[in-house]
Amino acid sequence: PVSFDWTDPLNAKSLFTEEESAISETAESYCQERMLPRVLEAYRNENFDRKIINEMGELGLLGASIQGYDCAGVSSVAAGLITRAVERVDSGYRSGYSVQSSLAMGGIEEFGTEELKERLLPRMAKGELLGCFGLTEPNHGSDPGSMETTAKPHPTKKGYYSLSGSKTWITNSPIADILLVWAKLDGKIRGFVIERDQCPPGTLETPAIKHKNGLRASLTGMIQLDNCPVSEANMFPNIVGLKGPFSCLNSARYGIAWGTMGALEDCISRTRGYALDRKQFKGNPIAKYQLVQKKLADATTDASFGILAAVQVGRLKDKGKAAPEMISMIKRQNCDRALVNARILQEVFGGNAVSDEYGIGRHVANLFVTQTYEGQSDIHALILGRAITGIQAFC
Ligand code: TGC
Ligand code: FAD
Repeated sequence: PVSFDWTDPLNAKSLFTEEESAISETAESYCQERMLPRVLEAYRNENFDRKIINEMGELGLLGASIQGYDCAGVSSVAAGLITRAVERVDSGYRSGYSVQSSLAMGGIEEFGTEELKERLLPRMAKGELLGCFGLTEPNHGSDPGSMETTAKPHPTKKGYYSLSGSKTWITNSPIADILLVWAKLDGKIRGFVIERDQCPPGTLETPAIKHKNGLRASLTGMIQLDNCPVSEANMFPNIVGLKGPFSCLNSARYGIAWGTMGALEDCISRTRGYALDRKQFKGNPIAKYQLVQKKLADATTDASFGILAAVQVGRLKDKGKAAPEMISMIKRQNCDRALVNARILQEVFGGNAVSDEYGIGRHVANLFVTQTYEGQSDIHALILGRAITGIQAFC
């Protein structure tokens, strides 16, 4: 008889190519051996170790699905497997990685000039340069179309635009070298690549947002622009409107659908181990009790369904057949199911769930954030509702 593997209940592995499995193993080994030992201190101290980006660069994991420019050019499924390995450790590390790979490098690759791509992407792939993606503003989160950040021809510097405005909740911004910022030029949204070392003093500030109660192993901050000069050559030439940022978000949202399954799988594994060790009532392991088993059965089912859905969308993405609504569906479903299940599994740890040594509380706090950024789950429900009914319910 075929035996059941609780770590891969529906045998998703059988759907991966040899190359994808090898990439997954490389990423899992790196994440478990090099990232995991650092995460508790990072989370306690609200610190992101910048060296992680260099290490991932050395392994060829950054911008891995980009073809050319010293990037690995792997399949969407392989890129998803890397994301899952990183988030099995921590969603904050996955954020730092995804913003670099999907949002900053992905945006430059899709919309940048050849000069920008050749100059920046190889250095970003190595981890020498760190990127961030500035869309959200203090007054406009779910509705980025109403953004207030503006670009206008620079009053004194010929061949430059002048950018002014504020972005907030921006992953990596406090230490980013390359800031992809979306701003309105003549009322139309355009993408600008700001290079920190080109900005005169006082025109760009990126203060950190401290005291977060989730995603503490990731750096988050603002981007404050005060007549910041940006070369005309650093504006994306051929993309106008929300299509620009949303196209970058398609890849990042797809990655989150994979990543959150890694976080949930880690919750399952930690809970299983704890439930087998912990004894209550006549020396029985709590794993013997039906209510505990049901929690594990529900979480394991959701994780394995979530992975299969992500594989399917990944394969369609590589054939150019993934509709944005499919990505909304798996982003929403996998984030929601990861959060709900992690929160229920947390109960199995009893009082120990409150100690950060057990890791489960960190995942629960992080997974709230994953459900919120890159389109809060209800926003994705409305994107799906619009596609189903033909009527938009946003305003
Ligand atoms: P709407 O009318 O829907 O669309 C405007 C234009 O954009 C096009 N479009 C897309 N194009 C490509 N891919 C997509 N997924 C697209 N979605 C829309 C659309 O075709 C249209 O094009 P055109 O040529 O006709 O102008 O615009 P709306 O203003 O009604 O949008 C509503 C809504 C709610 C769907 C949208 O605003 C939304 O998705 N809001 C959520 C905001 C969001 O996701 N922000 C993410 C910020 S970045 C982030 O969180 C990074 S966290 C990273 C980390 O740390 O991991
Ligand atoms: P709001 O838009 O104010 O929404 C609040 C609530 O109202 C939500 O539940 C929402 O679903 C609901 N709501 C809003 N409109 C409607 C409606 N029409 N119908 C029904 N419900 C509605 N942004 C970036 O640009 N780059 C980043 O790198 C980035 N990183 C982030 C990192 C962290 C740690 C966090 C917390 C956020 C990050 N974000 C980033 C911002 C994130 O994308 C936004 O927080 C998110 O899009 C939601 O926007 P908001 O916080 O302004 O909430």
